[in-house]
Amino acid sequence: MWTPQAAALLFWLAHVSASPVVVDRDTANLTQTPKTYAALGDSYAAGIGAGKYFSLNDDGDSKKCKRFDGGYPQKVFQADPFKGQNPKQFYFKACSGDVLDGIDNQIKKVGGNKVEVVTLSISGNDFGFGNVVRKCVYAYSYIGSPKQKDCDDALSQSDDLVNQNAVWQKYQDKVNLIKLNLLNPSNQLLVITGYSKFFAQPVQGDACDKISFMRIIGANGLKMTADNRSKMNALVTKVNQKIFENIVLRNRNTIMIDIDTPFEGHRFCEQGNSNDPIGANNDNVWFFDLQSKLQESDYESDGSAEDAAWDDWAHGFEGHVSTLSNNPDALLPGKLTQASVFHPKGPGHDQSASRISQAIHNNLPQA
Ligand SMILES: *C1O[C@H](CO)[C@@H](O)[C@H](O)[C@H]1NC(C)=O
Ligand SMILES: *[C@@H]1O[C@H](CO)[C@@H](O)[C@H](O)[C@H]1NC(C)=O
Repeated sequence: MWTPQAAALLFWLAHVSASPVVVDRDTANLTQTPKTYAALGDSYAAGIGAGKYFSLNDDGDSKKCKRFDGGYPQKVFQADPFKGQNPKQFYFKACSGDVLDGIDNQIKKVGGNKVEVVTLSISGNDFGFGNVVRKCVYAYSYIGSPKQKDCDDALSQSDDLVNQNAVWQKYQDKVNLIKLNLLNPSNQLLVITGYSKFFAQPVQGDACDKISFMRIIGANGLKMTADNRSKMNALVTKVNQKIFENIVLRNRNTIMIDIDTPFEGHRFCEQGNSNDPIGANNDNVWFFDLQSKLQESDYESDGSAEDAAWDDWAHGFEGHVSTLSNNPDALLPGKLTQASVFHPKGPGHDQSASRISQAIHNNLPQA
């Protein structure tokens, strides 16, 4: 039977999985056109840095949670079938910095209402994606090079976390909570996204092999070698595959949207961008870098471990930079920019939104 699941499974078998996965599962379906939508998850779902702060029906937490109008949730809500008609029925609760355990509170914030469609992007913070970015991509030192070992350790810690069964059990527990407390029992669709690989297929000796992403005056960074980029990409691929196998295939009315393929040609270190391999302000590169210019600059901490980790990262600078300048903050990109690095820019979210809207259409009852 041709269903979105079958299509997704074939996709994964063809592109990701070396050994075939045999699964027995139900078809996802909606029994009527949905009108109610909740967007849950982490900074990928909040759309951190993309456009302006979300204001359509802000619950007061949008700034703290770094929800943006350029993120995929608002775009899904404005597209068919919701058409942006009733903002009261759009619950944008994703919160930057959240780990899986943040989902409980996000559900609570919907206030006991039931919705027909839920989108979910979560678990990157449970695996320490941000830590890898800080220890590998934006590691810095003022005397000599930063330690490659800290980066290698961050990569292997993340890999270990992804391999643990406990975290996948926790992911399933959160899906159960969503089904029990948030999804409409008779008309429901849970749309889960993975993450996007950050780098174009690394090639030894390419334009990124000998450069660092650390561009702040006086600071030395680590080179983004092809090996290290491959490791980071492999981490994303593994997380996507595990979400699919451990969660999506095992739950009814649950589909996965591939938000990685659309980034093809729009990642860091594309061969075609060898004159500007980072592309911080290149519209064709769909991830933010420390040098990217954002539309917003206001920042409010949500008290998450992610926010605290960026604080530590910045404090290290201030100690060193204060000997160079009496205004260290002037040398650092703002806190919102720090937290936004390695997250999709608006065009990346546009692609995710159009795939999600298409999937909702595909699951509507036939006329
Ligand atoms: C799809 O909808 C039909 C009609 O309401 C329902 O009987 C069936 O259980 C639904 N499928 C799944 C997988 O829930
Ligand atoms: C990162 O790149 C360096 C330099 O090529 C290498 O020594 C190190 O093993 C790489 N780390 C990983 C985890 O691939």
